[in-house]
Amino acid sequence: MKIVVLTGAGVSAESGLGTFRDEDGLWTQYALEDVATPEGFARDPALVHDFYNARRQNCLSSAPNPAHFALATLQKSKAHEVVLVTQNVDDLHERAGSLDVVHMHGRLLGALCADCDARWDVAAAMAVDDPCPSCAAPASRPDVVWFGEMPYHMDEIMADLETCDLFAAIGTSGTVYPAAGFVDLARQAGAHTIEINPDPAGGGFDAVIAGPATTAVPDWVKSLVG
Ligand code: BJW
Repeated sequence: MKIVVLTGAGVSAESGLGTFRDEDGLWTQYALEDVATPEGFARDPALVHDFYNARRQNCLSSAPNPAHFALATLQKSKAHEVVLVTQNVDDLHERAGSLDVVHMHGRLLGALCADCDARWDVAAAMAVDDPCPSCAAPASRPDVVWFGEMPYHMDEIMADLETCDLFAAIGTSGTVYPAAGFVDLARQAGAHTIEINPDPAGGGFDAVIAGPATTAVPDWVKSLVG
């Protein structure tokens, strides 16, 4: 069976990384227009770097939880073909042992030159005047996808959605497109669709498992690999 798994902020919530839209989420502390749009970055790059520097630091001091490990087990079991797509910019799936994670909204540990499109890894804080290692322009930005920008790997993801048998959305509110539309695309392709979330949105899915990722995901994976 071919399975496409889409994860969102909720899968990393129990690792201590905040979600965006929950009661205490990041968008209650910051205006998304200020820190997650190209216009916000053009207005105040220092504020945006501060926001991502703090999240990068938080990410580096966090650890994968049982949901990340269970998904890595599902991939490694080879019982099924598993495509793991994440909206998350953290690296907790990789640190749990997942391979070939599709980061559709980019990576906190990546930098991008807004001038020449060069990409490189960053583990430390970024600053407004950081020169691009390739063209030397002081145009470094986090390699993440902001509102109004095209998410990464869309052709590959669309092809996988069109050919999957099972689609699972884990820990995502389903409010941000194009990821929010994946359930409909998978259903149109004939896949069974399932949502795993303590506060499920429900709409559009064939089945719902209401529970936190750290318990619901390992149970679901057990049901698939025995
Ligand atoms: C738990 C849990 C636990 C809690 N266990 N679960 C009108 C209609 C359609 C589209 C648009 C529109 N107007 C504008 C648009 C486009 C726009 C969009 O969707 N806007 C909407 C807000 C309406 N989208 C874009 O601009 C995207 N680009 C685009 O569309 O390009 C054109 C295009 C066209 C056609 C095809 C392809 C492309 C780009 C979107 C970029 C989003 N960027 C961000 C920031 C990334 C970097 C960063 O991390 O800072 O991505 S915003 C933020 O939201 C981040 C997330 O990846 C994303 C999704 O959030 P997520 O993961 O769902 O988190 P939450 O907080 O919303 O939900 C958490 C969930 O966890 C909740 O459900 C909880 O219940 C649950 N939970 N504890 C399990 N223990």
